[in-house]
Amino acid sequence: MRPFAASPNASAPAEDFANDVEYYLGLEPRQLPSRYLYDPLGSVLFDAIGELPWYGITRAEVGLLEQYGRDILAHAALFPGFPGVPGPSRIVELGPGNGTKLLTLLKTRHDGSAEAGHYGRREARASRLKVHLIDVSGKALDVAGRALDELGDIEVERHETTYESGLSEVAGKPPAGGRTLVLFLGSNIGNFDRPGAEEFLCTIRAALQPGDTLLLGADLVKPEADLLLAYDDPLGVTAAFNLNLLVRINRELGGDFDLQAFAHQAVWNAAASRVEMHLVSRRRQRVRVASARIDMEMEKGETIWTESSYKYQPEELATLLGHTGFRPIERWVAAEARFALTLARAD
Ligand code: AVI
Repeated sequence: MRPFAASPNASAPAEDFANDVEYYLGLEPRQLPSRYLYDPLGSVLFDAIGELPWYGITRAEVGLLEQYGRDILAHAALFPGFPGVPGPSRIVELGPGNGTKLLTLLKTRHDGSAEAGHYGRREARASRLKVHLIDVSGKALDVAGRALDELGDIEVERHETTYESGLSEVAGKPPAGGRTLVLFLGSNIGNFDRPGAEEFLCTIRAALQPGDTLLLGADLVKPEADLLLAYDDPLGVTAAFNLNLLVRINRELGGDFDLQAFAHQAVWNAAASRVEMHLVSRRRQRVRVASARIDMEMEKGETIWTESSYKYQPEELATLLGHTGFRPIERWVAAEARFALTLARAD
């Protein structure tokens, strides 16, 4: 299994967790897959990271969705009235988080006048848009689903499963005559290594029909000082998010990690274009994790690599999409935060 190739919001039953911990801690250098950062406390800490002044991804993305949401929906041609779109359409979101991003996008449906835009309030209301939320966390699905209920005219279907099997569920029931827009936001693509990102975009493409669209949110390369502040914030929230993985292993797998004996570290690896999160051993120590059959010695300064967050150049995103069966049709960039939303059509 390739490190960091899996989706960041996936989790696994206890046995898979134990097997992964055994396998990845045994690698050189030691690693843990970033998807395990998202237990209930980790998810709350991640939401808090989104509020930090030094972490711009969430704010930049919501700002772009507010500003360009109507254009995005128009390009995605989700409503009857567009040539070739006679039926109801749908939006599929992979990892909806607390639902804010989709809610922001959908609220722009009624922005501006009917004459100024590509479709009017009447068309938007006439077709009841269906939304599919895919996440392994039932709790996340409930929170996001409740946020969307606020709109009143959206039908929400929850898929409590991995991205891959959720996509195959929705691929099996394409909308009659309508279009599909897939949202893969929050720079979740950045938590895949490059081959993993390509593979996963191919999986998304395989679930779509030609003419359907994908909205991809990705963080861009920016100055190292900004990246290090974003991933090692002065309030220590990201450190808590990282260290919580050891708390989770202690609780769920009978580990004896001493939290005081590990420090959070963020490193910008320019050659690989990624920020790496590590947990650094503060001293020589022995660690046991009963259910994962781990009994290991760690040297002072030795690290456990817990996450990679790849940063892109805008042209690289276009190339990646082009290689995976998509044609980029529009890109919106938050200039200050260096974050891009790219809309691409399935060929
Ligand atoms: C979810 N993912 C895109 C976040 C990121 O930026 O890689 C997770 C994160 N890790 C540290 N801070 C936030």
